[in-house]
Amino acid sequence: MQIKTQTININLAEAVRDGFSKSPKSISSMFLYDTEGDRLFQEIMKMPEYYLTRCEEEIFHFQKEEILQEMRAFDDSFNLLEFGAGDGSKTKILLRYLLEKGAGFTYYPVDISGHILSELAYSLLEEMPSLKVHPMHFEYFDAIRETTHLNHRRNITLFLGSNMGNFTHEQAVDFYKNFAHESKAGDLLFVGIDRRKNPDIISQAYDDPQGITAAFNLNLLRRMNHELGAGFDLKAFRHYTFYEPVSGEVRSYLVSQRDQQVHFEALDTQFFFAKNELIHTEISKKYSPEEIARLAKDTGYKVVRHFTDSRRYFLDSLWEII
Ligand code: AVI
Repeated sequence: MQIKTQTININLAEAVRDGFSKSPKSISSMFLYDTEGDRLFQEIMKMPEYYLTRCEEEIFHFQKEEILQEMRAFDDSFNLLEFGAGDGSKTKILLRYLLEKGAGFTYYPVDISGHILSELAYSLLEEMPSLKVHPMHFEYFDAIRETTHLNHRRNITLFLGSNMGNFTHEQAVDFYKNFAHESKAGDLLFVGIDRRKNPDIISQAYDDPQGITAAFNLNLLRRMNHELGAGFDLKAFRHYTFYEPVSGEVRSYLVSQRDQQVHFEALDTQFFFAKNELIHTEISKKYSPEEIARLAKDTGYKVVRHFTDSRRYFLDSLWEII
């Protein structure tokens, strides 16, 4: 199986030069996912505090038939795309059911991590040998261009796991407008969204007592040491996160524990981090059903239906391009 790839248009060196010259310092959360970051995120998904994955699994497990009927997945052949496919654990529930029912489709998982994509491709080959798979190693915005004109068939695109929560509002609007603009009328988008809920439940999901989320965040510094010859002492930074219920945003930071100068061999430069200075690393936004409806309407979609779990913590929303 061949993985369609491109020189991913995101360069850690450039992101560091740019993000560390700003105030506050920041780095895009897309850099969290190297091999070690992929592994830690898989650990996060198993944590009791990180309810998101299990809620979406519950939706798929109990409502797969209705979801696929609503997508008209058994009517004609289609392309099943998935942006940010990761390890595909939830999607496999849908894939198995589609195969069982003899649906005509090809699966195109898209991910920014080549490592997790090849693991997914090989696990699918082993578990579902009859599945047609075309993995694509792309960043989201490039993936839109590459995948919206694959062939004459209808596209159904999955964007699960609250991946859109890692966009700012502006990025989300930009992404969905761009996607709608490139797509054909009648194409579908199925979006996994973490709902606003009791703030304590959300806070705990991003600050677990085992320190797995902290290790995931700090791994950014380890990655810079490894890939850019940076001299970060990981013990000199702490993971800090908080949920702000008015905006619905979890914000994650790394906090410098002392004044320190860090040299980057590959950049032939150094950056100064004052004691208590922040590096902003991630935003994980939570939405109400009303906010979702507004976003869909403003960016060119009709909401077909919402699917939610028994606790109403998570929501998968089916949108049609108009
Ligand atoms: C991948 N993304 C949707 C996760 C989230 O919930 O924002 C990443 C994550 N960050 C900390 N825990 C999980």
